[in-house]
Amino acid sequence: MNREQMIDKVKAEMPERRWLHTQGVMETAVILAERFGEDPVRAELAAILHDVAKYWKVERMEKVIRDQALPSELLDYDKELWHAPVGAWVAEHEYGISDAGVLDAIRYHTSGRRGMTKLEKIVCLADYMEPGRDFPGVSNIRELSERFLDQALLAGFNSTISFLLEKGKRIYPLTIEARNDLLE
Ligand code: DGI
Ligand code: FE
Ligand code: FE
Repeated sequence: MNREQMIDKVKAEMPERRWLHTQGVMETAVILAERFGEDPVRAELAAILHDVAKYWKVERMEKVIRDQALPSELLDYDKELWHAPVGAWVAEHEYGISDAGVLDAIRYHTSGRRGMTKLEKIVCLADYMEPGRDFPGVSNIRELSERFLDQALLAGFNSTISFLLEKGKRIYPLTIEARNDLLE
């Protein structure tokens, strides 16, 4: 599958506004890759596919998590987390992506994890700060991202964790670990 075919297939999976978000993540990931010395082609590829499963029905995501033996503890946390590991599975099996680093960038784009690769950080940060994003703190994240990949991403996780605390939601352990790791 070439880039254009992939883009057409991903577009068909989501409403127009999510495709606009995806385009924003693609552009931002390329800029960040060039800035911080990562391969922009791999960054763009992960960005194209990062939200491919975002609009799947909960039952369909749950079935992939169970049948494909993805981490079952995901099912105990917010459903918003599920599209990332499910998306990595879709990228591999429906889009033929074999680059494990790209698959991990999709897999961990929501939760993060300890020891994130540069590619994973770039996709996760691009998702936070693409031009269409508007939440308290996003301008600080954009400013930090001019020079500091880790500090910008840390600010992103801080804002998500605060948001989850405010809503009284559970926090997935990988997100706590990702934040602690960036602080160290
Ligand atoms: O898919 P997007 O909307 O582009 O962004 P995303 O993949 O970062 O999803 C973020 C949503 O996931 C956000 O609204 C917060 C929610 N969420 C729920 N539990 C957790 C979580 N995010 C993280 N990082 N950790 C959690 O435990
Ligand atoms: Fe996402
Ligand atoms: Fe996204």
